[in-house]
Amino acid sequence: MDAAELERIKAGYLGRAGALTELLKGLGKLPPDERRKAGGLINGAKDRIEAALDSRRAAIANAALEGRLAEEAIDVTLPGRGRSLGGIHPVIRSWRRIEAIFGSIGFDVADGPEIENDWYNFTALNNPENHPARSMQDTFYVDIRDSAGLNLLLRTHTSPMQVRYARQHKPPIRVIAPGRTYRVDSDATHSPMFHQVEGLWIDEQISFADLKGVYTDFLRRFFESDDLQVRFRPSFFPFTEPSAEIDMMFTSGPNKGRWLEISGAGQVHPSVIRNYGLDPERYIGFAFGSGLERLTMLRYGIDDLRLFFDGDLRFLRQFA
Ligand code: 2U9
Repeated sequence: MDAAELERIKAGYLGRAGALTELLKGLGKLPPDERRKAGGLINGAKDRIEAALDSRRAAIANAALEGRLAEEAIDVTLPGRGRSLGGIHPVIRSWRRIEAIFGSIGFDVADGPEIENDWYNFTALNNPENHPARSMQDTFYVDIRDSAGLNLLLRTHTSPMQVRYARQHKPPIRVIAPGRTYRVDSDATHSPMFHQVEGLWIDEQISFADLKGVYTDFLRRFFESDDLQVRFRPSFFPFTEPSAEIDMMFTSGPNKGRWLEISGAGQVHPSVIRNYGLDPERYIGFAFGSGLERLTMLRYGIDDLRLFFDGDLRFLRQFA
């Protein structure tokens, strides 16, 4: 029996048309001394019925509670569910170490928008209007324009951040800009999202030798080896002139004796210096750029770029 059924039974005796109610209604027809006797008996019965209903109501409520307690019982003797600890992704580990290394020699760290306009991403960096990097085959465009009517896109390098930083700070400027970048490219050695770190150094009396010194020192600390040589090879980038590829070679260990392409670099083009709002006759700038995935693969001996993006715990746990 449940609580609703009990209430139905109660109505059958005590409700408006209940058996006892009907008896009470009939009292008026009895002679006075019989009426008193009958009244006493009926009220006595009513009290006993109410007492019986109360105890039954309590029993039903108790049974319901017992049922819930049994159903929701917790076995406190079961072993706990362990929470496994997350780890830092190897690329992000490199990112943090690079910030620490450059931070220790006075470089600031700049961060900025991943959705950029084409002035900061291309025009300010001396990329001509018809440069292939600007094409839809190479760049992810966003379908809207910014408030100045400029095309919006996913930044293809972290260089726009350096322009933003240089326009907001006075020389000497020493800054690195690490972060996510995007290009329409996907195969065994390219991912549509990848990470770069770029550095910019602007002052009045600096030379390529300073850049080479700083970058060599950085590589020695990043790879934790002094047995490492660096060479600059002539190259071309629209935003630097002259430009160079930076190669490095380990002189000991398992990878010794092989030149590895590691970065690009150059002296910032006078037009770019002008876009900072600075006078290229007075200020000289040096810049470099590296892929974080590439640096990380060389540091840990990882041979397939895709491992970084698969999320396979067997790979990631090795860096936790
Ligand atoms: C400003 C001016 C100049 C940054 C530079 C490179 C050379 C370079 C690539 C290396 C591998 C990008 O990740 S990668 O594909 N970078 O070769 N980057 S000089 O020069 C700048 C940056 C900002 C304002």
